[in-house]
Amino acid sequence: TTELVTFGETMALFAARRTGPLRFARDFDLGLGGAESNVAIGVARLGHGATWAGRVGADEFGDLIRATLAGEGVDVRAIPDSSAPTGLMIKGRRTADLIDVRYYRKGSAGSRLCAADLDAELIRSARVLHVSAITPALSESARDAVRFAIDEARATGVLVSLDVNYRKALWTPEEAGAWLREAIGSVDVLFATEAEGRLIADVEGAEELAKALAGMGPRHVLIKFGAEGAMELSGGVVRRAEPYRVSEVDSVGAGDAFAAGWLADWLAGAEPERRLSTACAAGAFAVTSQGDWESLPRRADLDLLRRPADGVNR
Ligand code: KDG
Repeated sequence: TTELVTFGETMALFAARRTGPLRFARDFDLGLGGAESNVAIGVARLGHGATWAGRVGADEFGDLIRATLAGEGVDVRAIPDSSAPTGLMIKGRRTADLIDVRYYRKGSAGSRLCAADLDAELIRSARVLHVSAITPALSESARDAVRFAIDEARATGVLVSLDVNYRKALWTPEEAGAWLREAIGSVDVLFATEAEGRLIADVEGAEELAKALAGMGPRHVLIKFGAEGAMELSGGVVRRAEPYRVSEVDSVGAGDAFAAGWLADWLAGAEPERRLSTACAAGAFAVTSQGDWESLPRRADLDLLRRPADGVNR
């Protein structure tokens, strides 16, 4: 059964195999990426029922998205749109440690998502609704879909989770800030980096920022510091989590992994310390390989990372 419902745009992802300007890449790995479907995969791998909804083109890439998510145990509600293609995301490696993302998604099937595409009953009966602020930046109809879903969730007390996921290719900081300031009052859990939090409230200092954001509505505010760990403000208590030390290969998707870890442990009823540590461990796993979600952990993997080891699993 579905415990978490999420929706958004998932794209076909071409990842350059070699380092250098994109025009010399020659070979690409074909996969897929989408902030919300990454979260759905992460939650499913950690043992909880997750549904992902979104529009895909009636094309090979749409089939790839549907099959891959289903293979990951996600309940897929991929709505085929025969009048627009699946969006594309191209990941270049300009240098060994500089990833360059380009989108070909304007007018894509995914951006044509609308409120009528969503199953209101499913949202009302879930335990968590997870959305990202990528979706309202895609189109008017997608923005309406986010509002509709949040209203449905709130009607039955479903936990509403929002990851800021600011994408400068899609909207300006001012546009994003205005939308976020309006939405935050309807949100229970907010995931943001410090810079993303400052799109909403211009406050110095991470703890002060978290308090300002919590004052605007969310019961749980998560501030992520990348390789430096994370901070949570819940019920007036501030918790900081030490990062797990891993070798970073590709940081894209770490935030989605973090959200998946946190939400899966919220669903499992884990203690707050444990929940935050699971979020950090999931984020750490996400950066260890290329691909936005492939290295997301199962429960048993989390324990591997938690155990101080010599790096050998025998
Ligand atoms: O967080 C990772 C996502 O950004 C990626 O998988 C694709 O949804 C995506 C986006 O808009 O960047």
